Amino acid sequence: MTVQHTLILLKPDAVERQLVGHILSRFEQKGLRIVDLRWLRFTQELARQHYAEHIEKPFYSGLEKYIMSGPVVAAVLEGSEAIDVVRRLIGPTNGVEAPPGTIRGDFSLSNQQNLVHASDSAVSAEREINIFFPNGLK
Ligand code: 3AN
Repeated sequence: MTVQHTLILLKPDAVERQLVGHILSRFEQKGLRIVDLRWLRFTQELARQHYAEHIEKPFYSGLEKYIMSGPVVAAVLEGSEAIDVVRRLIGPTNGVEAPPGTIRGDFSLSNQQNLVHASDSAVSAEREINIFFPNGLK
């Protein structure tokens, strides 16, 4: 088992629906540690940087509008195999298909407004942690 760091974003719908505390507590209850956390608002430039792999996709303009629509919370979680563990806790992209017990399965019916982002690999985690915490972790 490797101790890993992974980046999560609680997206504007999570903040609007006052699910920030609940979602963070699901990760904490699992045993993951919050090692850094901040509030921010996405600019268009940040959206293009974070979602670079999706810029050419048909849903990108809607995705950009959504991620810029309100404040978000960015956090770094630490724990054994944290990258895969967190992806399993949040569930698949589409809330309609996400199984009950996952965060998206319990709280989302959308493939866009799906509450939380989490890094999907070690390479993404390193890239994304550097985007949101460029000065290193607390
Ligand atoms: P995930 O967040 O599950 O890793 P990605 O990386 O494929 O999903 O997509 C990034 C974000 O883009 C999703 N969280 C969702 O908000 C949005 N998205 C993905 N696929 C679609 C789609 N088909 N239509 C609208 N939005 C989408």
